[in-house]
Amino acid sequence: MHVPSTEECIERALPKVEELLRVARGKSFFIAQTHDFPDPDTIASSLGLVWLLREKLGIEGIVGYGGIVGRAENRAMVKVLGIKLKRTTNSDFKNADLLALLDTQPEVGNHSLPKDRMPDIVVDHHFERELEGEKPVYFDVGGDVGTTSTKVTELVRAAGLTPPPEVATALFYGLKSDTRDLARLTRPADVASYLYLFPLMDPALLNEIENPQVPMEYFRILNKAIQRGKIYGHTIVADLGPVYTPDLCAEIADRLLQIEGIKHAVATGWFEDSLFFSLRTRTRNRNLGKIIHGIVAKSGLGGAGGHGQMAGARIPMGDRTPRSRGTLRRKVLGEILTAFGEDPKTSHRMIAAEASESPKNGKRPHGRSRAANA
Ligand SMILES: [Mn+2]
Repeated sequence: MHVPSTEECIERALPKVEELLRVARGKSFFIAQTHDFPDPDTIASSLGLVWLLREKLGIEGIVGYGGIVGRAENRAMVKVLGIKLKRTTNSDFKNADLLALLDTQPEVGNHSLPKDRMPDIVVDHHFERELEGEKPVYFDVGGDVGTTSTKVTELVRAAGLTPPPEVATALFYGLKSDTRDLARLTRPADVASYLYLFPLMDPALLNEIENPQVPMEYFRILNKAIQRGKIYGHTIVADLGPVYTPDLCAEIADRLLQIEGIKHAVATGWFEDSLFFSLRTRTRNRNLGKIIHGIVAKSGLGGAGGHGQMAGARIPMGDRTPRSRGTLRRKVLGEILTAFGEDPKTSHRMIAAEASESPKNGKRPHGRSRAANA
C-alpha cells in the first residue's frame, strides 16, 4: 500500500477546501447535520467541519443530530470530548444560512433534514445515491476513502490548520471505529489521516471513550439475544424486542458475528415507533448497504444506510397493528436471508432449549425451541 505523503494529501484536498470556503464565505450560522442515531464518524466529521469553518471564516456553527446517541462509546465520546450536540428543530434549520450533511446523503433517508431543504454541503464516503433535483453546491461523495472523518481531516490539513486535541481525538476515533482499527474498507488515504492525527490526539481521552461502562439493561438484552438467537445456515438472527437505543442492534450484531462458523449477523429491535435492523457480514463479496437499501429504501418502507460489511435500516410502523408489524418484520428478514443465500424456513436455535429454559430433570424441552433442521 502506498500511503500518500503530506504533500499528496494536501494537493488532493486543496481545490476542495477552496471550494468549501467559497461556498461558506459570508454565511453567519452553520449547521453540520449528522445522520440519525449518529455514529463516531458522522459526529467527528461534523465537529471537524464546524471547527474548520469557525477557524477559517469565523462562522458560528453547531453539530445537529436526530434520533439519539445510543451506543456507550458514542455517549462517552460526546461527554469526554465536550462535544455540544443539538437535536435540531425546524427553527434551527430556518436560522441556518449554511447547512451541511455529513456521512450520509439527502436521498438516504436516515437523517432529519426538512424534506424541502437541500443542504449546501454534503461530505460522505458512501457510494453516491441518485439525487432528485439539483446537487448541493459542495458535493464530495464516495471516492477512495473508508470514512468521512478522513475526508474532513484532509480538508483541515489543506486549510493549513492543526486541530486541537479534542477535535483530533474525535476525528481519530471516527476514523478508527469506522475502519475497525484500519481493518475494514481501509484505503491509503485513511492510513495517511490516521498517522497524521495520531500525534495530535489525546490517548487518555481515547481510552475513556473506548472502554465505557454500559447500563445493566445492556446485559439483559444481550441475554435475550442469546436466548432468542436463531441460526439460518451461516447467518445468525437475533430479535432484541424493545431496546433502549437502536444502536444496541448494531452492538449485538457485532458481538454475534464473533461466533465460530457465522458469516452474517442480523439484529432487530423496536425503538419508539420504528423497527430497526442491523446487518453485519464477514464476507467481502457483498455490499450490505446496497442489499438493505434495495429491500427497505427502494420499496419505500423506510430509510437504510451502510456499506460493504455493515448496514442498518429503520422502518417506521405508523399505525400498523402488532400482527402486521410481525408480518412486515418476517418479510424483510426473509428478503435479507435470501440475499445472504439462506433459506428463511430452515433454522435452529442458537442455544439448546435445555440450556435456555433450565428445565428440571425429566421435563420435556420447550416446544417452540425444537430445532427445525437438527
Ligand atoms: Mn462513516
